[in-house]
Amino acid sequence: MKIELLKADITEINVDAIVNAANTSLFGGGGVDGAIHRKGGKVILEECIQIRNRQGGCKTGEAVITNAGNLPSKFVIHTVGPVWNGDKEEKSKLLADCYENSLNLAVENGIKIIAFPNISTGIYHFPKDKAAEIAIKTVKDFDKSSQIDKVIFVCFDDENYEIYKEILENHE
Ligand code: AR6
Repeated sequence: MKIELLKADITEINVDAIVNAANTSLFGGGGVDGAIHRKGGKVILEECIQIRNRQGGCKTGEAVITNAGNLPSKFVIHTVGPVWNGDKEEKSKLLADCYENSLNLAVENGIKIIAFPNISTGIYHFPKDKAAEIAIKTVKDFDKSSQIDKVIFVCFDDENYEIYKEILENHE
């Protein structure tokens, strides 16, 4: 599995699946979630509503998949990051679960290239450095990594981009 770093708007990325930092309702919201629903159109929300009717939303750390509507990618994997409240251990485990469950769903759906935003580091206030370490470690440790060709970390803000760059360069 290759790992790539990009500073970009994830809604413009043309890959098999982009990941959304959603909330448990799956009804959309602000941040990257808002951008994905706005640009992807109502097909995404309709599928989210179907999932909600079937299983009652998405728990923190879990992931669900929909089509990507008008976005250039084929699928959107919606995962719900933890809200940071200082409980380091529990929240770190939940954030790692987001990456792992999204990757598992990608493998189940034959997705080869997947792009992640910096889950929980916006409205949910997870410390960016800690979140980046967890994201990179979880992706690198992923058991079925040979079944995915490429993981792209898509940073929107300079701070996250610099943090990822530093960790990725130092680990190589
Ligand atoms: N492309 C890539 N990354 C983005 C984009 C974009 N278009 N827009 C923002 N980011 P956030 P959270 C980055 O707040 O912290 C929503 O209301 C942003 O710079 O989107 O997991 C949901 O419905 C930040 O680094 O997600 C939930 O209620 C990262 O995406 C809640 O926010 C995550 O920021 C989830 O909060």
